[in-house]
Amino acid sequence: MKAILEQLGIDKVNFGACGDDFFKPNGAELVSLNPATGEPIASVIQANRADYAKVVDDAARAFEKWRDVPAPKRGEIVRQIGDALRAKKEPLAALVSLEMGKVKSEGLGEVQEMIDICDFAVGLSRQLYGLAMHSERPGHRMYEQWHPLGVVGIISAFNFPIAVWSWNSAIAAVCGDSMVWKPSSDTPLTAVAVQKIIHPILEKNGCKGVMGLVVGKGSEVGDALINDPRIPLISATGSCDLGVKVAQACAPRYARMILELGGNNAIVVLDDADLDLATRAILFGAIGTAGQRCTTTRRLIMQKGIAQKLTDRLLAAYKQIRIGDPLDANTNMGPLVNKGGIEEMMAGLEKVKAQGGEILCGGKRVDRPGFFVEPTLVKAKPEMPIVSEETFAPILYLLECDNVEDGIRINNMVPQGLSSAIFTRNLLAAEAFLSARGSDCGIANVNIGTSGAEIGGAFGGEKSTGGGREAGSDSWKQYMRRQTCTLNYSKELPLAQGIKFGD
Ligand code: UN1
Repeated sequence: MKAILEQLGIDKVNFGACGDDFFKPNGAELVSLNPATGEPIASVIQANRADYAKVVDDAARAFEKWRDVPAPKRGEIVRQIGDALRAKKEPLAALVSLEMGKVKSEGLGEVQEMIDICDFAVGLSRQLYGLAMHSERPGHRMYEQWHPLGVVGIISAFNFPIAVWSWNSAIAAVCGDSMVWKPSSDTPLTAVAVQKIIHPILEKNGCKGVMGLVVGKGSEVGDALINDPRIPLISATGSCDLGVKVAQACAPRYARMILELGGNNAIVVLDDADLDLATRAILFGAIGTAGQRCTTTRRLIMQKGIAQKLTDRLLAAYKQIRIGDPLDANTNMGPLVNKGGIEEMMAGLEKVKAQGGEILCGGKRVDRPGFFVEPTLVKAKPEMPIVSEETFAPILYLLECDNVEDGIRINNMVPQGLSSAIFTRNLLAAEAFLSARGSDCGIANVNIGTSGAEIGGAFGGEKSTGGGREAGSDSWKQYMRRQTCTLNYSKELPLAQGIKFGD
């Protein structure tokens, strides 16, 4: 542990605020625990409202300069950030595992997502295209251009403590925005470690303050951030409740939002599916990150012909899952992030029992230090209210369907709409799942699971997932303001729609 922290410059006590520079903030000390042991790793001094105000001042000042830097030059700085992340990939991934509890290969995957989005953003910095339109008026040219928006507020969750920040920050940076990041209070050290990696790069390139950090309480710093009139865009990842709070704060000032909220993702497996493939995808989807991804597979919708066979396979596979230290290469599943996570899971399982669900395996806390639980399979009915809730834990509900239409119906029954998948070798069924009457989610896959999306696509979901899209495709447009320009190079002043006025 010591070596990991040393390589990242993490001290016993760290400053949780950085604007133009790191500074000692005035909030309470926050001790970050290792969820695999329950022991402290190190601590962070949190920011209070005044410290937050300083960071946002610095970001606002930095924006004035940053928006004038040509986008490809901004991209060059993001390229340097990507390289710095490459150099620190190993220790940073290890710190993600240590502080958040995901297994090492997933920690490495998280840092790889950061590197990938930096590469994506570098290319994007030369492709922030607007369209040119043909004007209906003679001697006129019409086109659109994209300008930087301002200071972006980024609120990230514990489960992807740094990757989700990078989806926002790499894109926002090439778009010419500055930003303020409020990380989860469960994972302050990874945030400080990232800030320590990027800060020297910003400094070297004369753009300090473009990427600010405030570690602090949601009720203090989080509230200040979402209500700040200087922030035209809040990008928030977290629960559906958080989304409502952000929406209520942003609506009165017409601020934009990118909301990445809860998921309740299903895999539909039809009778003709390749069950080997499906089983592997279900295991990664349901157990990966100990069920704490927003893309985690929470519902398995099995066509009746293979339901028993697939259930038996899963029961056998769940017995083989190696639970333990996330930094041990043999571990498949690490701990939940904190004690609250265990309580939430147990409360969910109480509801399962009360509502007539049957726990087929797992369901208990593991008797060892840290916050470990058993991966759990539950035989359930789609109508049970608990099945419509997102319990952030490794609980997989086993449901049955008659055919593809029924599978789609059950897939779409929940309030959330993030990710979905179907396993089938039938082209007609696959296309039906992807069609307008198919899955209602932001992500729909065929013969791959619900989690583990690539950064090149737009990531996000519909309904109570919040509607936001981050990362690839044209998500960048949300971080810029569009301007439609019409330029008259004639000596006349014709009006649009042929209107005559005072001629
Ligand atoms: C999240 O859980 O908040 O698709 C993001 C995935 C990851 C990102 C998950 N690339 O599972």
